[in-house]
Amino acid sequence: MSSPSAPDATISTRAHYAPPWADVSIIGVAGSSGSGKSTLSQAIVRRLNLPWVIILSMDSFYKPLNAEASKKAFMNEYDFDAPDAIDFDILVERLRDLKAGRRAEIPRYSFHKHQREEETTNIYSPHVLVLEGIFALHDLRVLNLLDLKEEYDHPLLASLGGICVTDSSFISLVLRDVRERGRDIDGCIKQWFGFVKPNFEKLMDTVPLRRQPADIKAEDIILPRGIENTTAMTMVTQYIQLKLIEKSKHHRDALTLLEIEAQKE
Ligand code: UZR
Ligand code: MG
Repeated sequence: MSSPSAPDATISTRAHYAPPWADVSIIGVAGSSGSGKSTLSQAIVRRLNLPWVIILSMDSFYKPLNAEASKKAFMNEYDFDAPDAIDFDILVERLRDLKAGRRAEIPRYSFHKHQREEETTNIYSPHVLVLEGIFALHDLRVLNLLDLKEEYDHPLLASLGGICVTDSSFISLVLRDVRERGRDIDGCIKQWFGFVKPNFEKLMDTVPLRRQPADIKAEDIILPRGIENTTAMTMVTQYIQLKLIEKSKHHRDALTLLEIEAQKE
């Protein structure tokens, strides 16, 4: 907002100053369900060892289900692995809020109830945000907000162009869903073969990044064999650190220029 009286030169120059929290760096981590996106994201946060790095899971952005869809979900007949299941509009809005340094209200999701909770969580714009989800690299509006994208390939997989769905993802998924998400093994098997696996295979051919010209890729890095691949993990975190150092150098240089100009006035 501009002041009604003549602005002070220093203040008007300072008004160009964008605080660091208004320029959150967003890293996208995509991969199939059970491929280890959350584990990888946690490993990135640990290794970065920086203040104010948060993980935003796209699980928070599943759309609310109506009664009919909810019934299907409890019968393992609802497709949670299609982009339609995700509320991209809200996700984009919230990411834009965070990019602008505003507080963002994030929905909470219950896997036990297959439903969005009444309560929400408020988060504040961090320095680095890791966005992880099956469709983290799907929506062009989201892609435009990302600083770095990664695709995640689970350990022990035979590689199919960088990403594939395999039995080992399946085992991780069953263990997690039964232990943490109130599911039974039969349901997991039904959902895996009904939706998770076929959708992921389809996704690999149809996500926007694959439709773009071959020289434009949404992912900067494909991480084969996941966090067990310590060499790749080290390279990834070093790369992220380098990007962050570059970014803060640009930021500092811009500030120095402003200060020089302010001194001239
Ligand atoms: P991640 N899922 C459910 O089973 N119920 C819900 O209400 C919402 C999601 C599962 C779904 C999907 N499949 O593949 C997975 N199964 O959660 C995504 N099986 O979670 O990306 O954390 O793996
Ligand atoms: Mg997850």
